[in-house]
Amino acid sequence: MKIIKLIFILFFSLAIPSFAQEKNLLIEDFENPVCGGENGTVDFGSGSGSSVEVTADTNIKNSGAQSLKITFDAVSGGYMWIAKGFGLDAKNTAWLVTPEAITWEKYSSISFYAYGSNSKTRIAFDIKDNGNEMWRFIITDDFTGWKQIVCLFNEFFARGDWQPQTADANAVLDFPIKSFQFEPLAEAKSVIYIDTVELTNK
Ligand SMILES: [Ca+2]
Ligand SMILES: [Ca+2]
Repeated sequence: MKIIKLIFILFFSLAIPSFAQEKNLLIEDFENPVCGGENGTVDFGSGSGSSVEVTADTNIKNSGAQSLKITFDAVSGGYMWIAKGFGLDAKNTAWLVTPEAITWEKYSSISFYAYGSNSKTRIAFDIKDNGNEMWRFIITDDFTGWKQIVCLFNEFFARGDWQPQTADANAVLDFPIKSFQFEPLAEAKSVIYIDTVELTNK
């Protein structure tokens, strides 16, 4: 009996950590103080008449002590971006893990929590691949409160409206992904909160 008990203990002590590894991988929780510019913790900006303000919010959050609050006015012909990851202009935008340290083939999707207000705003969620190619997934704020948005990698499409000059433009989503960004699409003036960006297997 003692041996059986020992086997059980061994099994669970080994099985639980390996099971936990197969679960979601938290890559960004927006827990740093938010600042922009060259030394920013978030790389954000806007142009052609659109405007955006990015702050941390400690009242509305899904995990940790705060979320990312995006207050925006997206006008026709304007643009904006709110980005985190690697290879961006701002210097302190790193995720919690580096892209190279992630076993990407273990995950089929990238997900985040959005706090909606049923504003009907369409929000683009872009990922930049290893060849600097930008891939897009569009969500609609048609919910209230926190909602997990799961974006399957195979449902992203290569952006046709804009690509970085350095993009490989090979129409292949090349891993590792280096950064992600949000862009509320015109015309819309509202607020959205983002938290808990994870790699998931759904
Ligand atoms: Ca958080
Ligand atoms: Ca590519």
